[in-house]
Amino acid sequence: MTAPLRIDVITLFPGMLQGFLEESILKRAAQKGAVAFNTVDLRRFTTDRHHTTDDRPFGGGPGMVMKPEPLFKAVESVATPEARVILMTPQGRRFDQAAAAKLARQTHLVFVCGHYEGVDERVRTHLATDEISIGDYVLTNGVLPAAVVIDAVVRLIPGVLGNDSATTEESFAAGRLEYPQYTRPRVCRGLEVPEVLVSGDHEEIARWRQEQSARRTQDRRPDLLEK
Ligand code: 4G0
Repeated sequence: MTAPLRIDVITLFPGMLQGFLEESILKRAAQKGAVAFNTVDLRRFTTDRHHTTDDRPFGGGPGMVMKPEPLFKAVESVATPEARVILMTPQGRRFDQAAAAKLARQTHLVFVCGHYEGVDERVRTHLATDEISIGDYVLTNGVLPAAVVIDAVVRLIPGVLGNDSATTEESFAAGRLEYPQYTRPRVCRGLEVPEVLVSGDHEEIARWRQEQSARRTQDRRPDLLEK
């Protein structure tokens, strides 16, 4: 395998992420050497007695703003020249599967997780290389959005999943919703598995799945067909 994808996460709540990284496929990916995770506690980079990370906005108004200096120091403590520094923000570019695939080809990702109502604008303009949003809603902090992006990216690193049929078929069907799946038993609570799937006719099965996939996409996500 090639060098691990390095992923640093800068946050005031490193504990929120650690449990997540130590479960299931992400943990196995790290054990395999496909990825190397590191969480950075932003508070380590404060200098005052109270470990202040936020302050009142210049110009007045409600809410607090994250101070720039601790964020600059935290990023500088881990960043390499090739690092992408990703600010998780509702104002960022919407995350999707194509964005995940691009990030999976990088060598070093540094996630900056904002808190409170926002961060000092200089972090956005002079520290971040990317701004990503996972969707049109606001959370109390950027840790869960970073976890979502990390999960989507790490499973795409070669060797992390079985990397056989499931991933191949999924990428083949990219841009379409998946067809319905069934497993045993053939009858559950009186509900039967579609006859075609137990027919043994593989051409017919492929045709049925394609049709189901197309219909489901048309009904639920017509926007995907326009792309
Ligand atoms: C407001 C990302 C809230 C502003 C972060 C950060 C949702 C998302 C937060 C910032 C988040 C998302 C300007 C860094 C933290 N909530 N939709 N909360 N800035 O991806």
